Amino acid sequence: MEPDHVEGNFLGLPEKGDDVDVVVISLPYELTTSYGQGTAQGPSACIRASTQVELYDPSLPLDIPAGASIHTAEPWDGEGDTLLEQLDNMTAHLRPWFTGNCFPIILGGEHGILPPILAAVPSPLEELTVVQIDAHADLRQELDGEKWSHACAAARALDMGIGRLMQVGVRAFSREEAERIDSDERISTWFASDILSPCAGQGAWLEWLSALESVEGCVHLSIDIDGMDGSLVPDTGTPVPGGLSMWHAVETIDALFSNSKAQVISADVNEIVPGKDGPLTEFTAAMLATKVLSGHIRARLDGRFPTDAGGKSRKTEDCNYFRSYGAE
Ligand SMILES: [Mn+2]
Repeated sequence: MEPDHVEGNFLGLPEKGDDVDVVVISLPYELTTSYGQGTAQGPSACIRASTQVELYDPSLPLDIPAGASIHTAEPWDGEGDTLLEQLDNMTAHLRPWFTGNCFPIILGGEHGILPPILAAVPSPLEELTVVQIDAHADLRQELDGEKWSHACAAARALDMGIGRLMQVGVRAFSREEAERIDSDERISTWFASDILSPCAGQGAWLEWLSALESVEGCVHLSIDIDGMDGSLVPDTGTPVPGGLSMWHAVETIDALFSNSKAQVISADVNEIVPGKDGPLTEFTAAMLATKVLSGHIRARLDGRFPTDAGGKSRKTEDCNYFRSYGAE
């Protein structure tokens, strides 16, 4: 008899053996969060909160895992004597799971995990679209002298050579970032002020959904939970008012996973911080991660995963990507 509930596993799901369809990987990484601390404890809090999420999803024929084999991996150990070594070690921790057959859901940790995630992606980055839910554009060249800051995650992703960046929910950004959005044709940003406008919001929102429906090729979905309205994620590092509702996030995830021309190959949910006064922040994160999981399972049931799109191997030196990048 399988146990019904396994402590420490995402959603409390029992493991089904060696063939893993979906892996949940925690990156308890914290270095540069501007104010507010605790992102290193976020992933474990999210996994604890996930045991309260319902396993019924109307889009699936069976309760989650709906036949899929879900594995909760050992968290990254945080090792590394320097920041660049830590980034390389995160990539090394992730890379075995980017096999093309397995779908990684990565829990963070601050948004600085995005570059090490992308360094683990096997397909050519110029063919990859990153879809980013975020209050911030994360397009600064550096913050407080640190170019690997969470505030620079999307800028570094572009430097690494991703083909396209689609941002939604952005509402706190600098002049430098606004100029980067205007000048880099790879970036499309759907600002919160447009999609949530009391009058024009519906039209802008439909444009965002139809843009997602027309994406082609490999996609990484990066969900910074501060993209959600601050009332839903009060304990994240920088909660910001005027953000997405749960249903904006759910429609975004659904539109992306139901697009048959796009292959979502991986996803992360980041900037999770355990709540001091209650578990709402980590529970919101757990619901988002579960929605990603059910979107992926549906794509798999529909025969749209795995694909050979993730099969080609990008040549990088094994796990000293950031040390050599940083030395430039
Ligand atoms: Mn961010």
